[in-house]
Amino acid sequence: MTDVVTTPGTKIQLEVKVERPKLHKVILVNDDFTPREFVVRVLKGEFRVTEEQAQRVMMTAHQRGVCVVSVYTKDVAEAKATNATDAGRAKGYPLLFTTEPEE
Ligand code: TYC
Repeated sequence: MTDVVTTPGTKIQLEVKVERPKLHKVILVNDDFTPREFVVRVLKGEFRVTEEQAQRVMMTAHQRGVCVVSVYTKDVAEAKATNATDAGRAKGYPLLFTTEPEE
């Protein structure tokens, strides 16, 4: 808290600027080894998407190399990408989720 001392009658106006936090994309990266069903299971568990959405995201990454899963604040995006990547690693799969800031 900052004390502002003024002569009586002086008016001070403080301008408070609030900026929306920049959102970060979580990106699913294709590989040749992780089973499709496992990718779908991780997507549903970590990103709370439906079976249909998970299938579509998995197939897009499979065919095009990468797919944006969702956007979150930086901390949440990084935590989810790490959890999902770790779930693959725990099974010996090279499944990879990365993050990048939205333009
Ligand atoms: N390409 C994998 C396979 O054919 C499936 C897969 C899809 C893996 C998307 C990762 O991000 C991925 N078994």
